[in-house]
Amino acid sequence: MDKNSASKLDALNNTHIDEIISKYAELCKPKNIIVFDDSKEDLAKVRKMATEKGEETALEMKGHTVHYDNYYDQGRDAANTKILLRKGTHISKRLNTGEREECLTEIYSILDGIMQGKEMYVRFYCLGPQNSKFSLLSLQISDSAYVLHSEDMLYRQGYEQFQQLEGKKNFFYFVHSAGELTSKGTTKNIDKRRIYIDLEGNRVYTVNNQYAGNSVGLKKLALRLAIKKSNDEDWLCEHMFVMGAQRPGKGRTTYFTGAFPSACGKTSTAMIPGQKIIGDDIAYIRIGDDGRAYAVNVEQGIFGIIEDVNPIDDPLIYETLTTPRELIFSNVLVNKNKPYWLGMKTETPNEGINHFGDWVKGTKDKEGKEVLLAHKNARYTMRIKELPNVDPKIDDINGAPVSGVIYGGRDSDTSPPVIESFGWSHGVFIGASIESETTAAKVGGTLGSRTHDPMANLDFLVVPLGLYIRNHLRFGENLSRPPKVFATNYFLKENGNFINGKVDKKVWLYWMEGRIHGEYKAISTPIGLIPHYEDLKEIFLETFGKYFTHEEYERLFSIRVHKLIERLERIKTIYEQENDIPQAFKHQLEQQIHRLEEAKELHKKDAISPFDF
Ligand code: GTP
Ligand code: SPV
Ligand code: MN
Repeated sequence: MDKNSASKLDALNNTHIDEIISKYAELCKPKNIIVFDDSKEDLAKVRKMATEKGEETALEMKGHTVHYDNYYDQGRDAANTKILLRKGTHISKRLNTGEREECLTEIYSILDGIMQGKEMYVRFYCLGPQNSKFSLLSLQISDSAYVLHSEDMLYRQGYEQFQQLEGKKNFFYFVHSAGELTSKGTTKNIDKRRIYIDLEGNRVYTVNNQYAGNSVGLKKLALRLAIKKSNDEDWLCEHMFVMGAQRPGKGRTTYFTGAFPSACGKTSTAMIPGQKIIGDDIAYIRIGDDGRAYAVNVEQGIFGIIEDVNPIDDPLIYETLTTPRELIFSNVLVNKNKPYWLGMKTETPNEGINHFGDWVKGTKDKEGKEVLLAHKNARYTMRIKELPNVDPKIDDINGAPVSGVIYGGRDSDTSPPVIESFGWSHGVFIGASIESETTAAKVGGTLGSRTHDPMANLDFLVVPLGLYIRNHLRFGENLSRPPKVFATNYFLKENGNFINGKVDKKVWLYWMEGRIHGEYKAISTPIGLIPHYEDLKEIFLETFGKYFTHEEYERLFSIRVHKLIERLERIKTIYEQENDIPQAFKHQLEQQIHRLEEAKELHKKDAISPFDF
């Protein structure tokens, strides 16, 4: 460690941090340790290292770089992500766990000497706005400059707040190594990829990976530690966007949070044209002094899916991706120093370098699968403040007051585009019953298979499902004015094609916003409240100058009783295998099945027209 690094550590005056750094330096055996603070010089240094070490390559546009992950490291590795538990403790069969002592022994043996010949970086961050009651401090140790560079854009700096800790230990820490690298600079030993969540130690070990969902400590690894903390402390830690809805002519901002499984619409919803974004992936929600729910973005950047970002569907993001600024592309095609991706709606070259390596159209991988020009989970990393539609409350230490919560999934044949719950606990039930078709955000598995994903947070849960649901129910009971809870579904299909256009979500948003302000009546159905035809007709006309027909309304909003009952039977089976599911949740489930059975009996149809209620 050089003098400069040593003095940065000294200034923290924290023996816990010193011990952690010595422990992992001894274990990982780097040739050198570099400690960073919040200064501009250190930000610039990280940026420079990322390209000098070849983890990123500069592109034609100023500030843009590209990073590649190994071909088999293109998404989160659920199979090798384990929650460490002491012998004899159980949380849920649905969660991937490992015996703590065994896993620690294994991970320490993988870490042994893993940084030989490399540098070890130490950097400090803050989850949530700095110096707020939401702030959680995090220490990142990594041998990857790409990981640090990503975190510099995605998270707020934390060195100064660490100085204020006065020797205390209340922070998370993350130990990462990309492991041995191939000649292309990507992780070599994917078979030894491990992500071990040690709740007891408030730490996560992650090795032999680079894909940010696996490597970046502050993102989904910290989410898991924070879920545990929030459950112990009665606040919520969610896989949610935070946005401000601003309907023209209304003169108000109405804040929503929303949970959708990975690659199912959080960024797209937070980026609806004309609205304001606070965050697109992770939110902490606490009760404010006035008894209302307040949400912050845990992050300050976007690690967003690039597929389908084009001037029509995502004009603002497209603009930021095609103009100079600090930005990392990952796993896209590069030809003549320009990036290309799927669904960008411009002409794309038939060759170049991508996540596979040298690529020409038609290239097949070892499994005989055609390699597309970019990965479906290719992403971009940038600061939210680069966007023109950032909400002024982005760094508000009190958060933004939440008036609406939206749950959504990728559902081709069961749920209508938008419904409102009967109240908070019915809303919790709706969130806890999300089913969604699987996407490319996780490695392995098949795309498009239906899976249950409570609150879009199952991948990150570290506490029993029953406890997590109970925490949600209790949170609502403690609010003076609970947000209205809605569910959306952007993905209904007919004959294999999506029924709705991507822009239609703006109409559902304006309806929800209007409901919050008491401007629309709604129709009560067995699954919740749905919009009246006339109201949607008016919003479609005002927003898009489009005439929304009776027939379209009926097609979208018919209550598919048969499919809905089938789904609830699946959900019921799942919950029957869980311990300690709150009575209030079971009651909601039984009631909803009962209402659907009654409607089926009365109408003698598999799908009931909204005009029949
Ligand atoms: P994570 O970052 O993985 O947590 O995902 P996310 O929830 O932020 O997903 P995002 O909004 O980036 O959406 C992912 C994919 O869904 C993109 O490929 C979009 O094109 C697609 N998508 C978003 N909205 C719609 C929609 O209304 N209709 C259809 N058909 N596709 C959509
Ligand atoms: C997700 O998969 O939900 C993401 C991307 O937001 S990752 O960083 O991989 O978690
Ligand atoms: Mn996510």
